[in-house]
Amino acid sequence: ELQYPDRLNCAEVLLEKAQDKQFAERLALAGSGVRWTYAELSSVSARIALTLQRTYGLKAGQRVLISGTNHPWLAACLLAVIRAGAIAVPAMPMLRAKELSAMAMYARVSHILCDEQVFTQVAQMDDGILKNLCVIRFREADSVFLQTVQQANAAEFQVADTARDDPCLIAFTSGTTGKPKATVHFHEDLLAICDLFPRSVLRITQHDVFTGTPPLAFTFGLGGLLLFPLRYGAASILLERYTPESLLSTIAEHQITVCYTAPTCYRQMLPLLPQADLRSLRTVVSAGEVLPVATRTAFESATGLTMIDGIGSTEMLHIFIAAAGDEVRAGATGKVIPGYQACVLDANGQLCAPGVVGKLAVKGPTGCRYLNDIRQQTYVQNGWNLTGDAYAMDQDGYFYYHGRIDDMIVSAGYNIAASEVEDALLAHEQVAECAVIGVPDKMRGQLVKAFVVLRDPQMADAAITEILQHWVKQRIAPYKYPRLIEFVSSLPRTDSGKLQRYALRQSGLQ
Ligand code: 3SK
Repeated sequence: ELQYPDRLNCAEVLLEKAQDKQFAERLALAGSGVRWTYAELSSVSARIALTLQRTYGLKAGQRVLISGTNHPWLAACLLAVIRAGAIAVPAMPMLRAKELSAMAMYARVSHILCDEQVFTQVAQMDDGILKNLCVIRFREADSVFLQTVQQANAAEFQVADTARDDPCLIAFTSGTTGKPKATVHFHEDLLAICDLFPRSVLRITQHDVFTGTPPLAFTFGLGGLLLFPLRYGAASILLERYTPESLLSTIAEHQITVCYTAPTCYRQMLPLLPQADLRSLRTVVSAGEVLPVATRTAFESATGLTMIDGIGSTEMLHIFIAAAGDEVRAGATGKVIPGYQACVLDANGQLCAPGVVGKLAVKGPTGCRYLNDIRQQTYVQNGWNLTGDAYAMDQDGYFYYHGRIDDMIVSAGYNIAASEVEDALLAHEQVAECAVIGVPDKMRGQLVKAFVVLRDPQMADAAITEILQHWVKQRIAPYKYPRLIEFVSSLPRTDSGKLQRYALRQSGLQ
């Protein structure tokens, strides 16, 4: 049972190490030429908080849209807003003016804190919206903001007196369905995620050094690259931009012990692994999308590491099913993380027998609170969060992914999980990426269609289509093979790297 005091400010708690002699001078965050110890990070964020309050009129309870590439200043702004008792509304740095306007209106923000790149979009937001907002560029050289922060006295900052169930974060989902939603999380929720997955599965220590690709605006990155390291006195190296090559060189240069990224990036790293120096790594975490068996097998045999796969969601805030080390079981995502409960339900809301595919339901210290959204009623039923994932659980409590419930294809009366066909295709050496959907068909109801990115695009012809169809039929029940294959140069993805199947469905219907 996790228990936190009634009066609680999670950012203040996360910066407690700055007061501890053992940690104050240890590295907390680095990136893009900046290196801050715990004491420095705490001081910068206190001075930002003071500046926001005194110069920009920020009050407790107000909502602040924060956006920029992963950088220590972005992290310090997030912590500062929460320490001041306001609510952080992180936004992906790639968003356009129209999307930022929609978020600002929906979350009713009073301030925008952005870096220079995001500012070019903020400047193009609707005048009617902008006129009611206080916009601050937190990395503008020689700005009033930066000068005021430099001159502020951190000792004058007093943390806001917030309650454990006061909101501190409004996280937007990444929009795989095309309709983003916003989820509200409390101070105690941000601490709870630090005290669950990192403790029981990742087993963080103060000696860990983290890096990875998920943006801090995605709760996978916010937890993994900022909240978890701070809670345990570890260090985090933030990357503004990355390629598979630069990620690997960061690992070698900074003696990284844990890397977070999504399956796509692990696949992109595969050809580079023989030359990479990964001696410092103790594990890597894959989330954001299902980890195909072929990707896990190839990465693990090239590195000798055991990957940690996990499923999380913005609604639950972070990972709730995962496995590490000897606990990993082939083909399974893992077991429910101690502190959460998970089960698989049938269409009537009854428990499925072991091995039977149904709807994943999760309950625990964190959960979904959509901001003013009718979809709350479908997501949370009888206290269970229905994540929209199709899973089967075995006798030993291992969960096996069978795709998103909306991604089930029904063809000639057969239920086919898109993810199973994708796994089979990805095991072929010519397939770099793929996505499978059902397209309407008069005879069969739906046909299985695969969109495939080939390693060598020149090979795209009828012969490789037949080879891939035959390959799939050899690996899974033949009725699941993709009757249609379209070769594409890339797949549509959200800013957090998730596949946008709805975009493929739209193109598949044309
Ligand atoms: O959306 C996800 O897949 C996810 C994974 C891990 C942690 C957090 C999130 C939102």
